[in-house]
Amino acid sequence: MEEQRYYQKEIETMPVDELKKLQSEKLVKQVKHVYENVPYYRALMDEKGVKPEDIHGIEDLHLLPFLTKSDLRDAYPYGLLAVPLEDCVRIQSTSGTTGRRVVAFYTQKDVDLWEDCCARAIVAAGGTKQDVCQVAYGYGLFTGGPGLNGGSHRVGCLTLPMSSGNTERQIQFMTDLNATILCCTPSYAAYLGESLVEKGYKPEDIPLKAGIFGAEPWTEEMRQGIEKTLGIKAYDIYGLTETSGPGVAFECCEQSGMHINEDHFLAEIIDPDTGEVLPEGSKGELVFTSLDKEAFPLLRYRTRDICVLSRKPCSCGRTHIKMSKPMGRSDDMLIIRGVNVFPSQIETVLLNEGYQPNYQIVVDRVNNTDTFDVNVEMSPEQFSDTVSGVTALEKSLAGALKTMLGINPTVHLVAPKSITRSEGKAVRIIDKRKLI
Ligand code: DLL
Repeated sequence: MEEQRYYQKEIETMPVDELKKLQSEKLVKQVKHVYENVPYYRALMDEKGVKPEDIHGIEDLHLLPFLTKSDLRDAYPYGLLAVPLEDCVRIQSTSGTTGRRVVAFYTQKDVDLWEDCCARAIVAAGGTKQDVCQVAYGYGLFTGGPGLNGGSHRVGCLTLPMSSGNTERQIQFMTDLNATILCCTPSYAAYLGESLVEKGYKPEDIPLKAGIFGAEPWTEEMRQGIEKTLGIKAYDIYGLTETSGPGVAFECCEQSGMHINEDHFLAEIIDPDTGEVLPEGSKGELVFTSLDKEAFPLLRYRTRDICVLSRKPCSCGRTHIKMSKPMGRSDDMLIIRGVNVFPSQIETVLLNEGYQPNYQIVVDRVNNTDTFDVNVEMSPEQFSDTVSGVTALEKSLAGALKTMLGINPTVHLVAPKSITRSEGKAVRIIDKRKLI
């Protein structure tokens, strides 16, 4: 049975020393490609006094400079592109305005390799061409829908490109077409489960056998809840737009961490404060170097996700290193309803709309759905407005925030000076969800 659980068996079970040799060969080529074609990164390397000739293999990785989200911002939109634009066939992107938006470019080969990574995740979750795979991640610029859609095609599953939302329709297609694999965010999976229970479905009436859930933090308790309600095995999947999208790492049947697709992504753990590379098993910030990417290669990209790597042998037979679930972030990014939100984006909107940046974000999870409230202080002039006037202001501010973030907050305009001032760093975020 395990025999069928690989999509690319040779590479997924490759002995570690061979894998490291392969990574070394690919790294040398990738560094050369970047140095020759990306002036932005070439300048970073020159500044650090490193030349492509200094990189002989993975043991030299630490010599390279890091790349951060702020580099992506500086280089927006084409500054990190390593091939002519005419060789690109696709972009994907994160939410946010120009400054915060990440736009990733793909050649056809980049799309192919990305879809292979997603196919590996689907096969590890038991997917075959006999399966019906319901993809309920968002489609469009977000990488979730397109990535899993491509992976599902590669495996040969009948693919239901549902996109997110419209729960009634999700349930109708799931039950009428006997979907066996569900791909969506864990919070949406839990919500779908609840909706099915409300309609009187028992786990044994639900055709699903597995779920591939990621894009946001989720706990073991949540996993158990989803598995019980839907009567499935729930697998974690990880990725980020910058590195192509979902499928950078995925869980196998052992469910004890996610195998990183190491033939395409080289992982390091660093101390987020000093940048020092930490030994295997240490908790720190995850850094990725792409090994095959053509259009948007990234060397030593700091993900800001805090986790632990482990190369303990895995009963599934895969040799690729595992990452733990992300345990937090080394920046202030929040993931609300699967969307990445930075407090600075909220601040920008407040200033644009004529408010002072005295605000507080309150996030909670009620019935498996994230609630997102933004409390904003009014100026004394606004405060004297009528109730209907305040309601209209709240609505208008919520609209401006929705345009910036892509998700709808509930805005509460509060009395001037009513948000507690702190002595030190302002407390901008109250996250009541217990996600880690
Ligand atoms: O969330 C890509 C994705 C789509 C992954 C579908 C899995 C499934 P971004 O929107 O760029 O890309 O957000 C990336 O989301 O740095 C993590 O902080 C977080 N994240 C992604 N997967 C997981 C996971 C997609 N399984 C950011 N567990 C990353 C916890 C996750 N956090």
